Amino acid sequence: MEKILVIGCSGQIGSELTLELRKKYGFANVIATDIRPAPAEISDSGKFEILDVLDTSKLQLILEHEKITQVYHLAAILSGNAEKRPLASWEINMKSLINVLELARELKIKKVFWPSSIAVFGPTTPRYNTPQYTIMEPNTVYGISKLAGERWIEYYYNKYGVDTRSLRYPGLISYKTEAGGGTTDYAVEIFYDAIRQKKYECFLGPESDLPMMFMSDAIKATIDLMEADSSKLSLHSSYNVAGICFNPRQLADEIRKHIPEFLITYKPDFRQAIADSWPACIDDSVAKKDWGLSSEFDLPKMTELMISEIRKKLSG
Ligand code: NAD
Ligand code: AKB
Repeated sequence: MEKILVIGCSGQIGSELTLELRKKYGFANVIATDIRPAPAEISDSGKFEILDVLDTSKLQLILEHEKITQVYHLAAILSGNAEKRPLASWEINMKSLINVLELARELKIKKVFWPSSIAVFGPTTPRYNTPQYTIMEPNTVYGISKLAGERWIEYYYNKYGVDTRSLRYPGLISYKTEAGGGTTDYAVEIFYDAIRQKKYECFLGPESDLPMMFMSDAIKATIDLMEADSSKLSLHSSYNVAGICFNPRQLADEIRKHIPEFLITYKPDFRQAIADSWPACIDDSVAKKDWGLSSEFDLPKMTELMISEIRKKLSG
């Protein structure tokens, strides 16, 4: 029987992934942790503990006491916030991963999930149809930490047999929990402002193409990868995940099909340079071939659902 630990359960991904894992593996078998309180849905539906992932002793105690077999390590500082505190973000993003990998090695944890990001690519990477293997010279502290993390997980696999699985997530779009300080956050914020005020000032320019994915597709991909037979995995760093490619102008046009008076204006800030250094769209053929990555949501389907769910949420 699997016993799962989620680190970073209160964030945009953790708040949905934890519940999905509980449905799948049993509510008592998924222990949720975060440095801050969890949403009620998580703390009321199973065990929740406050954990700073940098606290190695407490992490070890939980892993041993709960007889954990799988860890989903989601705690990190995202691209926009990391640029404001580069060294502190490096410490959290890197040291937490090394802590998890070392304990996974010592305690023989069966599997670890650790997300990477499209941020591993940089301004010298081909922007369109970015291949799995290509030039990688990220110029953000977040991207550098994700690329270093990919190298570390592969190293721990080759040297110690620690089975860490990873996806290079694109920007993730969801209506349950707000995004956590990244460059792709505009694609979540825009829906709230469109519904509340019928206007949005975007911190990226109109033509900033970026890969994005709806949360339920990302969660399915995550669990599918974790459940894939290890003999099918041709790589032990991180898989490209393409999702849907669009820019703020195209998203605004799609929103206008539901809210015709919606107005978007543009005031690019420091995140524009980050977006410009990332791919516009990605080739995820390796993930499709190895373990059958698939997704359900395109731009119109995602927009329709986001609008109807956020409307319901805001009307209480
Ligand atoms: P988020 O910021 O919403 O959530 C991260 C969670 O980690 C937060 O709840 C935070 O409280 C927690 N945390 C921070 N420091 C911690 C610490 N020291 N100890 C324990 N918990 C701590 O981020 P997210 O969007 O849910 O992202 C989760 C992971 O997925 C991250 O590794 C992120 O880099 C990666 N990722 C996210 C996206 C995206 O679009 N959301 C895209 C690519 C990769
Ligand atoms: C961010 O914008 O930092 C994240 C990511 C793509 O890693 N959403």
